[in-house]
Amino acid sequence: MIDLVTFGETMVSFRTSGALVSGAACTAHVAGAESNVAIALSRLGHRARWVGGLTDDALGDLVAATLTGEGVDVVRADPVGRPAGLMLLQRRTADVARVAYARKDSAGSCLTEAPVLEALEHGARRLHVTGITPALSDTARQTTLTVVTEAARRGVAVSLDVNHRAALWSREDARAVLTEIVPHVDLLVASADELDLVGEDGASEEDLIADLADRGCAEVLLKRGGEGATLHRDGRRLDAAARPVTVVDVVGAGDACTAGYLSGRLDGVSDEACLERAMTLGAFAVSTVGDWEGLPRRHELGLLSGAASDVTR
Ligand code: KDG
Repeated sequence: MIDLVTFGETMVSFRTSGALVSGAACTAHVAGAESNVAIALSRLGHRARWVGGLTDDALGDLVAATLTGEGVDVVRADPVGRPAGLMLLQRRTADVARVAYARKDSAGSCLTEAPVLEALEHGARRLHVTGITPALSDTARQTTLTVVTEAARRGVAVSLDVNHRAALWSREDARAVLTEIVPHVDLLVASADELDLVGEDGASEEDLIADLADRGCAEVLLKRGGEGATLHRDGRRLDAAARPVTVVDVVGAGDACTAGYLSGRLDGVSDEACLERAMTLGAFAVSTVGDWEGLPRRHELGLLSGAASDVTR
């Protein structure tokens, strides 16, 4: 059985190491929050499937080849005549990165429910969605709502990572849709400043967690960046500190942290061990360049436990 099915838009992402000026060198990458999670899990030996609209051109082929090469089972949905979604990540200064999207009406933003439901047909232990997908278009929002409802009805565990993208929708629009998804979700992942997007605007963290539990979501992973993470599960609170590493690129760190936590859950390890794996993957993500390129394989999970500046010979 597949361990995790996910769906969404994966883009070709062009990165510059400075401002985008005429003649600037760009490197081509593959980026998407859901496929970042799928790759991270695949590297740890889990069976991950990703569904998304891909164009029949070099851009769609790059995404498909990259994910397949990482061991992700790719379901290439119909691009419905739309272009590939693109992303530009400018490392504007050492501390500031700027993202620009060209993804409106893209192939990935028009995903319908049929290929996703089909991908779930032979069973999956978990469906993982992010708040990015319903922000992409009316079709993607409807697809997300239908798929999470149907997955929960079939008894598949559903996780939601809020992943708010202010460039795609307002907090009010996000709240209206995400609160509809929550009743089908058993695990919610959010940054501390995203938590009120699944509950009452401005409510305290404590009240929001209690409200989520009342709505059937008794497991909440709160990501706190360099401060670590907090797990609220069945009325218990557990905090974990981030691993002290040299930060070179924070893009993709949230997805890595989510994937580490999901990996622990799939392995059936303790809450403490799930949080530790979340922190480990987050640390790999921030201390390497790229959304997912530096993430560990299973045999590398202990790599950061050595002394700082270790050279293994
Ligand atoms: O978390 C990293 C993602 O933001 C990136 O891969 C692109 O999915 C993406 C998005 O929509 O911003």
